[in-house]
Amino acid sequence: MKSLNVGIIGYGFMGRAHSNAFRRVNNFFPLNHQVILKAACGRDAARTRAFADTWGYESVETDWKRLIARDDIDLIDIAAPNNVHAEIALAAARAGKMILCEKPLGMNAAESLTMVKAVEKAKVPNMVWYNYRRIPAVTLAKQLIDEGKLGKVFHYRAKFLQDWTINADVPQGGPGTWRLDVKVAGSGVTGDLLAHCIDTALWLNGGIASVSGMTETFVKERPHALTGRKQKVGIDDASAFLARFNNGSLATFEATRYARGHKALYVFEINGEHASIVWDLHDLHRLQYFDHRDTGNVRGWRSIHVSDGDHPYMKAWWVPGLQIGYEHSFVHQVADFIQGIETGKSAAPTFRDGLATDLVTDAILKSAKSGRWEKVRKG
Ligand code: SOE
Repeated sequence: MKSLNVGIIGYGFMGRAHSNAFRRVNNFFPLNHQVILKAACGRDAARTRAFADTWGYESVETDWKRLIARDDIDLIDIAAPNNVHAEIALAAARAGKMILCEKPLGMNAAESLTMVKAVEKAKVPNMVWYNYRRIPAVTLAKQLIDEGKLGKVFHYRAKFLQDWTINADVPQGGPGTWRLDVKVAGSGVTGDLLAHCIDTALWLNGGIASVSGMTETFVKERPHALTGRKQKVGIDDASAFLARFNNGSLATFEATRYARGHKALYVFEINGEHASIVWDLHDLHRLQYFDHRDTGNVRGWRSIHVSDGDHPYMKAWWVPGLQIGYEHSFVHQVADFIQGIETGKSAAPTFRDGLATDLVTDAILKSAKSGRWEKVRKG
């Protein structure tokens, strides 16, 4: 058993989700690497220490450059806000570390491209945390599509709805609300929520050729969490776009933080010539499937409870019929990443796949400004 020494940067929501995955993975997946939680890094020493103690990290750093310089760290996990992803990833690649990076990869596609070049030049294993691919029901959707069950795809539809920023008093900037500060986040829901929908869509339905987007910022000014001063808001609060995929299918996508009542409603639907698929994050262990080729008297929507031993990832968990949840998608991602290292077959989404999503988000933002359809640039 080899050791895989992890140094994580960031201790927020994603720091916790990743740490849980690092801790659990060897309990459930047979791997040749033992994950060791070597060091946690954050600017606030006391908070980082508390985080390290909670999750069992052996040591603490307050400067990510020192973490990267350490010989006893194999893998750098970037769970920090978007504006520092690139700088850290470039330094980590130069130091020959494996890198896991929170989504979106960069602040924009140009920045992401520098990250792709850095990891490819250094030949270091790399991956972006688009975790929803590894919800078993979503992975099952991919299997059904790859088996040709849907036939030619006509439509792709996705939405990711939240409601946590409707109040104009919610600040921008600061630890819990940096996603509202354009200088830290890069964009609003386009890079945050639509990015998930786009990553899943590119994986399930192939490349997107062109988009027509619209965005809106409903609250124009917000106090900054660190200074208390009101500042113009630079992020998009809501974003929707039409898309044409390379395979000829048409698509609609929508994300917002202004859909009262919705906390994290991610739903996608795909309609093919033979069959359709629907997945809903609120019912994440189910896949809705309709197959027109079923005999007429039993034809109808099936609700597949994705919890059986032959369903993706499920053999690793409990007995058939017992479902798993959100956090397991991160465990699966670490398991696949490590298997990738062991087999030499890099697990996706790599940084290059992350760039593909950022090229789409760039095109949406460009289209929202120009009022025209925009082609998605090639990476
Ligand atoms: C935003 O609220 C957020 O936490 C995203 O940043 C995550 O990527 C998404 O999975 C849940 O919502």
